Amino acid sequence: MDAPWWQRAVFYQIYPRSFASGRRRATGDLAGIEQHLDHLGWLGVDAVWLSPFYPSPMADFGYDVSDHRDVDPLFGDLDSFDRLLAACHGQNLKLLVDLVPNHTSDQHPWFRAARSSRDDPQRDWYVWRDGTPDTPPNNWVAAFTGGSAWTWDEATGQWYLHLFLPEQPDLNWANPEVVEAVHGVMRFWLDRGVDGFRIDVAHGIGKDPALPDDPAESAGMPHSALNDTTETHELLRGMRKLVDAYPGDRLILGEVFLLSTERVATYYGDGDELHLSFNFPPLFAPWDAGRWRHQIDDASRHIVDRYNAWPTWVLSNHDNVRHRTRYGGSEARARAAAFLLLGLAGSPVLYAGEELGLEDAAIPDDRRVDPGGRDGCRAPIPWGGAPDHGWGVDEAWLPWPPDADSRNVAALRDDPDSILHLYRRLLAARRSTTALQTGAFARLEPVERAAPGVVAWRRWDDAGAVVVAVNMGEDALVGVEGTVLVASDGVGEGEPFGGVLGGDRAVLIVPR
Ligand code: TEU
Repeated sequence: MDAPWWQRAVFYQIYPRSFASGRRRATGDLAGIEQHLDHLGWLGVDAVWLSPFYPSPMADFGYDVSDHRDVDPLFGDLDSFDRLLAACHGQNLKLLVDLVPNHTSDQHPWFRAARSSRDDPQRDWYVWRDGTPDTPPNNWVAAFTGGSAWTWDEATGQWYLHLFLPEQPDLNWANPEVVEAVHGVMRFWLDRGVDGFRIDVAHGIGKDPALPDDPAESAGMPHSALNDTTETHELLRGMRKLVDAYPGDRLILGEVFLLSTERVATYYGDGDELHLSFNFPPLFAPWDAGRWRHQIDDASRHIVDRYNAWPTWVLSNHDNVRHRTRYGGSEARARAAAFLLLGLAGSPVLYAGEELGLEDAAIPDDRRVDPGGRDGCRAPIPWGGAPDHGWGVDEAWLPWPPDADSRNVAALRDDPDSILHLYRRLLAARRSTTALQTGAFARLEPVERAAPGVVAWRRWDDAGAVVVAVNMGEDALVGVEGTVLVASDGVGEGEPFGGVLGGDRAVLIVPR
């Protein structure tokens, strides 16, 4: 019963540009989020992670921060942030803000100073190397551009490192002044009362001082997906100590974008690094039972067994094609996938709009804005069926998602059979069933209990047990007897389970 809140919590990611506008504008803002918090309360999530809202030239839509201690006027001001935080806490919602410690904007005063001259006292806050303009210091590839991760600075005659856009120079965490500066930023938000941070590119901040070439077999891969060096672990321990010194179980949830769960697990350290880490291999797994069993077993083996740590589950976010679209577009699959997200052992992170069954928006060429091509999953949330979808403008910063006339919050709330109500029922079941939050976990082998297309598992604690079965194949027999608590198609809830699970269907069962 003393599990920390973040082990029981369901997280909800809000991308501020796309959630809601409180000021009748084409981009969302903090006031819009505050006005729509009732949606989160009605749905039944526990914590919000807010993507960046800090002042930014928006080369990477806010992940290029030019001032860590303020709010971009596009989103409001510090007062609107304080109001939002108070409103969250008033509704018993925790609030995480996004910390972007790997890099800043090239317009940040730190980089402007560093770039001004080789002798500037802040020069060494970033990663500079000598050389000639035609040969970068190593073969590292930048994300989004696919070009070199180094840009030649003509004025001062050196290269600077950027794992992402040239407008996002990497900070030099080998410099203790940088450590102090980012710790100061963390204290600023913790003192304001935030419940913790989602840490952007948490695995990227330490760099091997020798800057070795990436291996030939990962040619073309951005270095941001490969950087995995001991320096980072010490830096994360520093952040963890800082956060743990605050009262009230503050949290660091790191984005460790390495495509191996075994490597991701190492960033939990000895209980002294990240409290939680994203684990993206399952996000990239297709709708295939064998592949999912493998991902689930990897999380158990590496995160739970080896590191005695707490997994997270995520199917969609602001960087990737939404899972409904990736799984082929069927709503039935999106409904069944919710049972993976909310039923597996660990903390789920849902991305705003997945509870509506949103697909990626089709983005015409002349409306593409993201250098990483991620516009489709960032389409604005449709709140109603009218042409402005509750935004007060005819066109938002990106096109509306498909079928927004009928697939919007108001319409789905009116329809008890909708996917939105399914998410709500599942979240309610999770809340009232401690086994689903913190219970033990065992995957059920297909031979014992189910056909090969079915992924099934059991969760249990002293209060009881449940079985979850997700059918990624054809109609199948599932050898579990009991009562259906929640069904992905809503059929037969409260009744005995009939033994056959349809293809692309899922059930939560209280076994007999
Ligand atoms: O993403 C980091 C990241 O590694 C992936 O999003 C990226 O797609 C991958 O490296 C490409 O192979 C985080 C944020 O979530 C993202 O929105 C930012 O653009 C990025 O960091 C830079 O801050």
